[in-house]
Amino acid sequence: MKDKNPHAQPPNKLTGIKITDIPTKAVGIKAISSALNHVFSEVGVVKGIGVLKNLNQTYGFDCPGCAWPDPDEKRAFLAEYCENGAKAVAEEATKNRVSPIFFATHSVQELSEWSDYEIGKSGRITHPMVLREGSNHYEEISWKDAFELIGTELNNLPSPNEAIFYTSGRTSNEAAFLYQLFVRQYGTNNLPDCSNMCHESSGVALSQTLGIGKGSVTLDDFNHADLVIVIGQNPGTNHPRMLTALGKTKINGGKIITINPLPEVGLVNYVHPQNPLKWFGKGQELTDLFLQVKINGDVALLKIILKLMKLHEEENPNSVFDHQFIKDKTHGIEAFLADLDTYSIEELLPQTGLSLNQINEAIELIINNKKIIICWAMGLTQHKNAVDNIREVVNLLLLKGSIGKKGAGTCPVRGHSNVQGDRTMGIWEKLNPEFGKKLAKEFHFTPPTQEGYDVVSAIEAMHKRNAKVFIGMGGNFISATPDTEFTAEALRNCNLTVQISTKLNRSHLVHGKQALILPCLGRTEKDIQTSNEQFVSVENSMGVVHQSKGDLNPCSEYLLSEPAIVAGIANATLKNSKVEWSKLISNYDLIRNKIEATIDGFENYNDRVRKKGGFYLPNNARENNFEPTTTGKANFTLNKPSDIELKEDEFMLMTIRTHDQYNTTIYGLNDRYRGILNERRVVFINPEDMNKLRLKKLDKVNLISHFNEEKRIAKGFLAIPYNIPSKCTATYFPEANVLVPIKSKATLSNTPTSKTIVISIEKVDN
Ligand SMILES: Nc1nc2c(c(=O)[nH]1)N[C@H]1C(S)=C(S)[C@@H](COP(=O)(O)OP(=O)(O)OC[C@H]3O[C@@H](n4cnc5c(=O)[nH]c(N)nc54)[C@H](O)[C@@H]3O)O[C@H]1N2
Ligand SMILES: Nc1nc2c(c(=O)[nH]1)N[C@H]1C(S)=C(S)[C@@H](COP(=O)(O)OP(=O)(O)OC[C@H]3O[C@@H](n4cnc5c(=O)[nH]c(N)nc54)[C@H](O)[C@@H]3O)O[C@H]1N2
Ligand SMILES: [Mo]
Repeated sequence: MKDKNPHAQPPNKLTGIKITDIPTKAVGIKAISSALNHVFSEVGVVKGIGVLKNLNQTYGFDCPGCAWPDPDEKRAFLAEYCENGAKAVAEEATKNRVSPIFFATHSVQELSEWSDYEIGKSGRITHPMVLREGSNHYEEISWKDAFELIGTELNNLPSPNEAIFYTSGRTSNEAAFLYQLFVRQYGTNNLPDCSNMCHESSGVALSQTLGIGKGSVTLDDFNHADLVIVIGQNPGTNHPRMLTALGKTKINGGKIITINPLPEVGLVNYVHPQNPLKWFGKGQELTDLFLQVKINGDVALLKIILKLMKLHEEENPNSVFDHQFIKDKTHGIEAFLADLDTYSIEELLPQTGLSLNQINEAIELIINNKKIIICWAMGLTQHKNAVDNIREVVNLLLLKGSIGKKGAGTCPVRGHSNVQGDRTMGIWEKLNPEFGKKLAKEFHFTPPTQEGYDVVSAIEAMHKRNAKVFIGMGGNFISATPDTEFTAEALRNCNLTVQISTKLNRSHLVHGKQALILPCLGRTEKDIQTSNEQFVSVENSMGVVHQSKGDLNPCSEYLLSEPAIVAGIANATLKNSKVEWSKLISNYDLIRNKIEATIDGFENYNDRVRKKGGFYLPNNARENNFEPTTTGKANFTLNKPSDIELKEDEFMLMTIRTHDQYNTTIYGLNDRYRGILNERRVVFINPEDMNKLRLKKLDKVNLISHFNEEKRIAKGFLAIPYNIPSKCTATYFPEANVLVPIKSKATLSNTPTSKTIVISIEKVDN
């Protein structure tokens, strides 16, 4: 029997830090050897080479790492992988197994005392498992009984709106489509997903301004851009193959501006992984201008840039703005320019931490170049004014007419490899009415119209006991979400928590009265259904839909595919469904036919997805057509700089990823590109701020977040003097999620503010 609750936070033990010099270049021989080490130690040498061979090949499997697209041209052996893609594959193809004996040996309480690294390294889950009420050990359960348990609990709820169906972004199009169909037939739109914590702010801002929630550029645009601005993104770690595209921009004469509080290694100097002759040499300088902005200083910086662009245009008419484009294609320029006049550069400048001279260097590049791409990721999306950040990016592009033409446009760089596809398939707490009508017609039911819960409101609903069943299609909800202890209470209030997973994670340990783990096939594995071997399809960050087919034997004979699990749950839950669930999963072509019938852009899906490289989905912004917006044109918008004022002893904290993790999956304990080895509990602080705080390198500190008079604490971090603007600090997630208040979220997108956390730092004596 249980005596206390399993831990929701990773233990605050230190692991023995080593500090090294920060490397001067990214990729290179160290990256290759780090990748191969991970693969060979997790998977073994022979199988490891076999797996890498099929990674991102035209008819192989899609890398489960990031959503960066594959090149359309020929792909060489071992060419289209990166260090972190290889680690993602190794993590899935590991030799280690979490079997029923493992769970009999280790109690849930004991496992919760392990670090996330240790939990993840225990391996692939081999059997469906149940945690019965009051028990502290998972035990084996048959698939049939597991599905029946879910069906019974779902049908016992007074309303379908008391169940929550989360999705992480690795789920294939086929599984995602079936999942949302099941959830809507069951009767709710409670479909929160990892996007809510990720690029939701981009989706909101881009839909309002350009009429499509996705980016507009293709990979080829990088060959033609005059200028690429990379703002709030760390591609060297999180999208390493993007460095190749940036390298091509440079080779073709383009320039690169980087805007980031940290001088991230990959952006400064980079060695092409596919050119072994260069692995040992000096890399390619990527960034022409680095603007070391303060955390959340981006709207202020962009406003200064916009003001200076206006000034230059006034001095030299027709030299900066694309008047034809503005006249033909946009709406709201007058109000926008008038609003810009209400801000003064002097007032904005302190928020940026930059000098006017530095910004003027950027202005030179912006006014003298026509074809501009702006790339961004979590550095813009996870702030209170995140939507403003992205809309201000769009304002800049609109003034330049830099959208919908070759070499120009928006590039929100997506995270999870199919997060964009999941949304296209209808995974969203809001049901698009047109899609709802098509679902109704095709499947003969009335979809719910009431808006469902997103991630934050789902947590609040469970906390208030307004939701009682939680199902997670992938992901690691407890570790990915904000306010860890609050979220843990929310999950513990549930009658049943279900995790459909490949690997063990903390969400299996922080559970409702009863809990299920349903183990599924991963991307690398063969998926055999009654008709024959299946493939799935995914959509990358640039709207290309293509197939993904694993070729490893499944790690256990008890695994089911994600579509088969959805069908199992649906059959056990829905009494009057007119959908032939079992038939649909016998051959995924049948699912794709249904997608074609209900979602625009998938004409001849089954034919086109079989073509080499797949196909592009329609994209109005790419076509220079902004009709889907409320005005029928691309909208200029009025945006606000950050309104957060730090007190004397307060700092801004951003939570970021190390080079050795994939979100909550911890591959290793190093952050090689930032010179930190064997430790995750570190906080990066400006050296002068360290002096003011009377802190020495490696002093131990507690981090205390302050929000609406509430305090939250994360204990035991080592202070690291680092090249970061004053009053700015950084640490890693998920360790710091406990500091992110559940109520602290972005306006309009509800994204938790994982990059603007107001903290104070307290030295621990020991
Ligand atoms: N290897 C690996 N690859 C991944 C992931 C992973 O964990 N590991 N995660 C995947 C996912 S889901 C996602 S969403 C992406 C995430 O990709 P990124 O967004 O690159 O990831 P973060 O580590 O959150 O880094 C945010 C970057 O923004 C900067 N930043 C923070 N605050 C600000 C700010 O206020 N202004 C500006 N200008 N910059 C700021 C940080 O210094 C950092 O460089 O990567 C995907 N790919
Ligand atoms: N503080 C802070 N919090 C953040 C962020 C941040 O920057 N700072 N970033 C946010 C972002 S951008 C994101 S996207 C979210 C990520 O949130 P999630 O997507 O929920 O988290 P992941 O860590 O990617 O999920 C990892 C788990 O997915 C399961 N898994 C892996 N592959 C598969 C598969 O093929 N099928 C199934 N069914 N399961 C699989 C494994 O069991 C693994 O343990 O976290 C967010 N949280
Ligand atoms: Mo993400």
